Amino acid sequence: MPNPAPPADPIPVVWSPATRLHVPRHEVWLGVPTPGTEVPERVDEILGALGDHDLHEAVAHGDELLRVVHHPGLLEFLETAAAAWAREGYEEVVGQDRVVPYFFETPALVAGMEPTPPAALHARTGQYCYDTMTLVGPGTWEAARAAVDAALTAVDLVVGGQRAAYALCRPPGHHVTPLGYGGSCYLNNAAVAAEALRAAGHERVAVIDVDAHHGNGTQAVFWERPDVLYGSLHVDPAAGWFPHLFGHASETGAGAGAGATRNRPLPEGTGDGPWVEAVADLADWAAAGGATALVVSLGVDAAADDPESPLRVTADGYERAGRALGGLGLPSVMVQEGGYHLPTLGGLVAAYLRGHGDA
Ligand code: SP5
Ligand code: ZN
Repeated sequence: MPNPAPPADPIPVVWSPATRLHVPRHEVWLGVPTPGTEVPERVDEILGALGDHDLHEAVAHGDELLRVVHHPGLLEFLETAAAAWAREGYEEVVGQDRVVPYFFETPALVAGMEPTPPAALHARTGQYCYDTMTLVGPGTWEAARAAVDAALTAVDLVVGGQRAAYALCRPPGHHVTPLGYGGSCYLNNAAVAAEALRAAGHERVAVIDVDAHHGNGTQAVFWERPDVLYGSLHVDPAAGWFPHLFGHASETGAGAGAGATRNRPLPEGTGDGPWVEAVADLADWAAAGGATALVVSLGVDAAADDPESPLRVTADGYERAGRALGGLGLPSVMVQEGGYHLPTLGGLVAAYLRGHGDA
């Protein structure tokens, strides 16, 4: 009997110590401050589980592609908000140093009128931040910007000839639209990676999002674009789950991007079998759509132990997902998204990468 093929070399890992600088401290959940879930310890848990992978420190990149994905107003706000909060004395007045919205510029408020941009920082925050769970503190910008650099460095490795690379991005990014942040995300790392692969000459890039939540931000960035496909499987927003408004199967893109978005909402309690089948369906869809490069939004919060989702996927399921997407044979950049159960988080990422690399 022939020997089985030896395991492939582990996929290189790009990270940055600066991604630890964002400390959410709290999420305001239904009016109650609860401990933050997207904590810096996630970085160390993932690094600890990837000890046999080559580590690369993220290289600083310019803002050009970040400015293709995001509106300058959002970038300027995120870069300056924490310092402005400190300078304007909020800490003394309200007793805490995190920027958090309380007032939201919804269509219901604006009622078709032309609003004047608000003067107060605490009102400006709600122009960009769409939930109460995504606080900006000292170090948030530095961490989010370092996460973008990690994603771009992973793209560089793949453009330079690596079959695949993994970016340990933190904070995550897939909930960030061109102008709005939320869902523990500030800058859309996966969208920037997709733009970088396009800029490197890939005519069509697929972003496949396996995080437990729908990546409404990535979907919004590429909604009318035929050149970047967006496919996601996630817990059904119609069953009451974040991001509530988006992620239904009826959302398939618009204009020139009609048909270039695909959503596979799954019922609460979905386990390995149907979950991996939905990943394989998205892989087939990306191949049929002519993708020549792949970005994987690698959230591991679909795991059974995760406190933030009701999906019931195991490490074996994540490894099989890796095999399904790695089996496409495309140059691949994996970007970390969610995953909040510290004791198992690293092993889930390692399982996915093993499957992807061995496919
Ligand atoms: C990247 C990512 O996985 N973002 C997830 C955002 C979903 N957050 C919704 C939170 C819903 C309530 N969670 C209660 C947490 C209490 N601390
Ligand atoms: Zn998630």
